[in-house]
Amino acid sequence: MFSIPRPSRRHLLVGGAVGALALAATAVLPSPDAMAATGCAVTYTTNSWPGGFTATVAVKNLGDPVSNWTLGFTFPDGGQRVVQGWSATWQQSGSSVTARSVDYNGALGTGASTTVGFNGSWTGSNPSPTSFTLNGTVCTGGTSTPPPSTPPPPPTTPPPTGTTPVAINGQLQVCGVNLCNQYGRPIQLRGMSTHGLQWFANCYTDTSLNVLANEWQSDLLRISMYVQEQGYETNPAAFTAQVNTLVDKAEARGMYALIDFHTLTPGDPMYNLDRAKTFFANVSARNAAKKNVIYEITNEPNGVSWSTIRNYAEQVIPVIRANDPDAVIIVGTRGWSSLGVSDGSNSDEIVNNPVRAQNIMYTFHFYAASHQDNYRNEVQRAASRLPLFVTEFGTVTYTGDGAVDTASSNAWLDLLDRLKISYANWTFSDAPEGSAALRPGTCASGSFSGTSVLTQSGAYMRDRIRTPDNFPTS
Ligand code: IDC
Repeated sequence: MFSIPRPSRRHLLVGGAVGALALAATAVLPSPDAMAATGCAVTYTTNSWPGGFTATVAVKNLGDPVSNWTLGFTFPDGGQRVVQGWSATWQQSGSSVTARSVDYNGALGTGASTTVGFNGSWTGSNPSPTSFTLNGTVCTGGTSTPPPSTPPPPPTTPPPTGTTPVAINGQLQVCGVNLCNQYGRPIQLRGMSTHGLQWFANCYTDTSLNVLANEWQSDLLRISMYVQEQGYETNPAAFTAQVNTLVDKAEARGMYALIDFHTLTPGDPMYNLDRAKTFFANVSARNAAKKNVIYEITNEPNGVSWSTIRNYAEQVIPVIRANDPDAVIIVGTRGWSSLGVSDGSNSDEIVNNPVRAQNIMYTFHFYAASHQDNYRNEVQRAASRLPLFVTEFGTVTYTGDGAVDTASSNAWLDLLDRLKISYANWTFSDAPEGSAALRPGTCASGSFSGTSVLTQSGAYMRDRIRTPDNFPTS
């Protein structure tokens, strides 16, 4: 007696049993020519003996002709191995096996077959693979023609029809830690803040705002509506109307309008919670359809914990969202909007306990002559973790007065430019203090054009703001 290995079992597999997979495979693995018909049938036959086997794999192309092919399958048992193959270049990674055609059998016309094979080993059991792919298409024994490739969808946002900041960027949104435009691209807005509307209404006229938009090329106007100090609380209807008028004037000039609920003293925003809800309910209902409005719900909380500010935010934000679901909302931070630094804290308290709302940013304020490297370092650290907006800063000391600190102002604005953090400078007004951009008497004169009306800070800021913007449109 002598023995030769005998087929212990014959296993014939035509992949029709796995037809349910065909659609998924053609959908996610289109052939190089998306219009090509694809299809294949595979017959896998084994001679098996303890620990070893020979496999013969007949591949039939049922689709359009191919000039080369890759066969793929997965061994069902982790112990199965290709030891030596022929008529193809064999590779195994884990349980996945691929066989690539060689020169002489790469071309397979429609209906043509080729046979490849290998010697294998096995340990636990030696079941045959149950599914095969040819050039990514699952072999079902039939063919499928993928639907014609669809042309790329038209851009969801058509190109801008104007050249102003709002015409180009449209409705803003927060994406990641950035402020993004309607194309989902990060942008930086650079502009000016009003002074208190109760004191400087004559600085915000059609003429002055034309100069701000056209000569300064300002992207935004921050509308600072004080709540105390003879502000909103003394006449809510009148201040609300004044804010709305300025929103319209900014819109007419293609500038964004930052509606600043300018709380300062007392520093606890909860003191003004009911006023904030009333005010923001009104302005958000009235301006919901506009694309140029950004809401700043509290200017500079101070003497309160982050959790109190967060609680305030989580009560005011829903009031705005009920009317204006897609607007960006900016939340003040602890220690006069210093991210907590002026209170000996830092941005970790926000990162660890963020406001539970979408499409929001956090405020950072600085005064260049007072706030230096330790503040800059914290902004840089926070900027990778939180969306930041510098809604107010001065080139001078935190008192709003004194000389321009050019070196520190440069360091700050270079940093903000690099990080694409938007900013508004305090103030586009003729207040008799170093932070004001306009010389005293300018607003009463009614003439705002040129540089002769500017203070040192105003000249500095105008130069920074009027440099070209970088607003991507695709
Ligand atoms: C200042 C004004 C000043 C005014 C004072 C009180 O420049 O004319 O008398 O407020 O209303 C802030 C505040 C901002 C301050 C500014 C400068 O947001 O209201 O304006 N500042 O002190 N935070 C840090 C500095």
